[in-house]
Amino acid sequence: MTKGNIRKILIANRGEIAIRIIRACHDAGIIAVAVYSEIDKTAYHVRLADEAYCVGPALARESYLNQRKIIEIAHDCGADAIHPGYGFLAENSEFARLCEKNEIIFIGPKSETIALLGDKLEARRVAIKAGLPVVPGTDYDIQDIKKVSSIAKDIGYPLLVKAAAGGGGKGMRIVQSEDGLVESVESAIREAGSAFGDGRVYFEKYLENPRHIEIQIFADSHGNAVYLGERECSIQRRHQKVIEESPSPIMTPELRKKMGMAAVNIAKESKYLGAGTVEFLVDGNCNFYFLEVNTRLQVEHPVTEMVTGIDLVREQIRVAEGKTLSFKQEDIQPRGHAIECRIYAEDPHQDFMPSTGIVAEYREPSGPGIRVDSGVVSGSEISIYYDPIMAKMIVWGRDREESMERTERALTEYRISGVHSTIGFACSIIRSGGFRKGEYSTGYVDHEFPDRNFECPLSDQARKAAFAAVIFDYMERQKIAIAPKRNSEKQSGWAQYYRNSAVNRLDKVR
Ligand code: MV4
Repeated sequence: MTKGNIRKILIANRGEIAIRIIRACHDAGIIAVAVYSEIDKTAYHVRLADEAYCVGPALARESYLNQRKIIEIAHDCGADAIHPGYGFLAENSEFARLCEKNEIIFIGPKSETIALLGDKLEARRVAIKAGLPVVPGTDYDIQDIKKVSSIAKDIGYPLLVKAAAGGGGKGMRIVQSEDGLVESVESAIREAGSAFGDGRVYFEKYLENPRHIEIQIFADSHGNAVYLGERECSIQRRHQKVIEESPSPIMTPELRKKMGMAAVNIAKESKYLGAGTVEFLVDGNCNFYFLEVNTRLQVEHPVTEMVTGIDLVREQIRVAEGKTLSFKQEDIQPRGHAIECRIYAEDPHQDFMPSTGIVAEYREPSGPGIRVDSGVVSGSEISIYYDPIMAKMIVWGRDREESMERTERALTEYRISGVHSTIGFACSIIRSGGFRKGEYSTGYVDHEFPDRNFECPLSDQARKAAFAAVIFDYMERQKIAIAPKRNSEKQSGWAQYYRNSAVNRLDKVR
């Protein structure tokens, strides 16, 4: 293992998170190495990196998930460390172990910790051992189908069948009563077996409409562990987060301290290293229950950065270098309020179908309190191969009211054309009564927006007119002819892309 400073980091990711990590490298004077799939050859993370190497074809499993190839590139270019970002290989204990074996620093917890906490049933046992409150349920997997009825009776209905290898809502079953209990357990076992190659399931009492609040933790290799406050993540649809904020509207200093110390206790129990997130469910009486630990940097980490003033990626690098945390628990004093909106290339009017194509015009909001972490620029292509997140907009204000006002203003400034986006969807949530009052839980989005029944920042007419104007202006500036060009008049590949995409869009507006 390299001692002392890291000189060069390979970033095993793409899009906005790869760019976020490149920026932290550059702030620290570290050389940033990008990897890219064939389809990402001209992606912005490649342009921003100091070096870039192709890892394979577009399909993730042949490129960004190709463990051996990534290790080989790291070796060949002399990288001391690999930052996995989130998704892809970030919570793959086998990859972390491969890095360890090859004497490359994996920027994250040790491989054993990733394996331990990745098993949700093991994580639940660790939480119980560390004295954290857990939802009533079993701390063993259901093996004897003849016993499920009496076990279920002890816990009470409704209950939830969860897969040990699951997490993030995959492979869960709600059971309302004894009818169908056995069938639900059997089908959950089958599904988990084929989805994860691990059919173990366990029971938890089902909490109705809880809040989802998570605590950011950080630990170094010298035994120090701290918490950096919470993020409220209850605004989600189909297990995909849409808006996150910190502090949580329901948080009090006492509850924060209790949840924070619980999170630190599980960090210590699991010998945690680096950045992590402890997820909790919180009921209407502010009782909290441990859910799971995410052993990675989260998408929503900037919300915590904005209220604490700490660069979490920079800190991950320091800790990976073997340094002690650059702050103590008492140094962390959250200030103001931050809201993050995730901007996906999806069409809210078509059941959030991923929207592919060329981002014809991309114009970010700016001004007081606005930060945008984006993976795209004008001309970027959104393909079918990866997560359709384009950007995250994070807004800081002195209090919740100010950050909501700025968020609304910034969302109406945001311009993306060529692909559909969730900007209007985010705006309608920010404007909704429950959100404004901070009165919402994990059921909020599905309950308030059941049939895509939400407004856009502009009226439909105004939106179409503005859209057409933008496209005409764009075509004018780029000298893109609306009528098809003759073959003799050469057009670059990009210009053709733009033209086709613009004409396509125009046809829809007309
Ligand atoms: C629960 C629950 C209610 N009761 N467990 C979903 C994602 C996975 N991390 C755990 N999840 C849940 N577990 C018990 N005992 C409700 C959810 C849940 C949820 C949790 C967090 C954020 C959004 C959610 C949406 C639906 C259900």
